[in-house]
Amino acid sequence: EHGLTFALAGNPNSGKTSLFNAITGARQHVGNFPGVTVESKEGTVKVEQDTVRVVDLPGSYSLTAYTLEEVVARNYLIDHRPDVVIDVVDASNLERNLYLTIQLLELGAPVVIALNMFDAAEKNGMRINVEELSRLLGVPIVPTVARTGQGVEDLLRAARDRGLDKSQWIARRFEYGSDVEKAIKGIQESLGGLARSWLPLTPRWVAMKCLEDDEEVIKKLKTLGDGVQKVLQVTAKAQDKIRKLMDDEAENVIADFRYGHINGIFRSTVRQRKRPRLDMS
Ligand code: BGO
Repeated sequence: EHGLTFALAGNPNSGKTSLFNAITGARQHVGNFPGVTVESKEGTVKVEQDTVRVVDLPGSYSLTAYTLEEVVARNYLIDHRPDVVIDVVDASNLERNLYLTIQLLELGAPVVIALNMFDAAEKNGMRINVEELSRLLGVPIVPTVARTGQGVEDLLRAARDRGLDKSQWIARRFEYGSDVEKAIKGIQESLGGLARSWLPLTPRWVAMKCLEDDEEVIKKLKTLGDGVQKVLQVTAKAQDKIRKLMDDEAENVIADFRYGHINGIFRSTVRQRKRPRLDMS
């Protein structure tokens, strides 16, 4: 008995609810996340000898601080640090869904991907090289069809294995171009010891969030007292510089680089058959 917790994260309509139901069956209860009207669902599942707690996070497209769902999902991950984050990805909308994935990896979460709607993707003529996708993202991937339960046992075993190798949170590093990298570095240096409040998240992550004008991170930063003014000044200067150099807001520049990374991964792992197979059913 290892007392593992899996959290389910994913875009709305990725099949997260179906997967949660397929995993937990009737062993679930519904409540709210503390202090907000966002529904929280929890359940349990037995994976071989282990009874695993499964938490369904609110569906979200991103881990920025723009919607309540995003903030709740992100805060849960940071505050509770589940042993595994099962990222439910709609395979038939792979490119769009990977935007959340990349942010989970930036955060350092121990991710296992449920490549859901695999049936729909195949029906649409998509051929996904799952092994290569797994290699490029650096995480285990299990194709699933949540509606029928296909792949769910394999997914749970993969997640259990990931959870048992005492997965620490290790931020994945994606590059955002020399201008952004310089800005991040400058903010990171100005943060000094303040970044410790976000452990196990890295100073790089905190600096990036400052640059992106992340309301939640900046709000928390402002409670930390000494040195915060300096960080805010360095951040504002860095944002100005990027605005001048790139003619756009830093957060958009960073988002574009994320999309670029995703597009590269997508193009080297997905082939589209010209004519989708006809559905005779
Ligand atoms: C309807 N494959 C396929 N083909 N469909 C799936 C899969 C899968 O692997 N997984 C889920 N679905 P949610 P979120 C529906 O409800 O779990 C379907 O938002 C319908 N409903 O059955 O709700 C699932 O929690 C009428 O579809 O997603 C659901 O992430 C006609 O994807 C939808 C067609 O799943 C969203 C579908 C009355």
